[in-house]
Amino acid sequence: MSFHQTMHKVILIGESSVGKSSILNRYTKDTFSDLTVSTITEVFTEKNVEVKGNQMKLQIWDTAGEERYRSIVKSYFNNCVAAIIVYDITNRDTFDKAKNFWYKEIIKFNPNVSKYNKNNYF
Ligand SMILES: Nc1nc2c(ncn2[C@@H]2O[C@H](COP(=O)(O)OP(=O)(O)OP(=O)(O)O)[C@@H](O)[C@H]2O)c(=O)[nH]1
Ligand SMILES: [Mg+2]
Repeated sequence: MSFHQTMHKVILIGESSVGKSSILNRYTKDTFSDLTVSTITEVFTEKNVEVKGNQMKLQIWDTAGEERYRSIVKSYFNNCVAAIIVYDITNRDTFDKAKNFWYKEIIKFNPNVSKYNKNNYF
């Protein structure tokens, strides 16, 4: 299988401070910090995973949740196979925005994407 066939782009989206970067750090480095810096530039982290005996590489894009970066974030919506929409279970507004803004935006730009809701803050 070629490199391109095994690469899958996944994007983390949602309001600022809901824990997108924290989820990515936990998943890829198994670390957590109380003192994270708000993301200003989209960056990706790669992780190799095995699904049903097949090796594949996930390219996971962490995005900026702050409102002023919204137009830039949308430019990263293309070509992703999955979008993880994150909200903070202690903050109702972040759930409403997940449902009424982020979900609608991602299907507008990329109707075929797989969507996952991830509630954070346990
Ligand atoms: N208690 C608790 N705190 C969390 C959890 N996840 C993240 N945090 C904290 O919440 C704050 C924001 O987390 P980030 O991961 O930076 O949030 P973000 O969604 O990446 O924010 P932006 O980059 O601004 O879009 C940090 O101080 C984290 O330590 C969680 O599950 N529980
Ligand atoms: Mg972040």
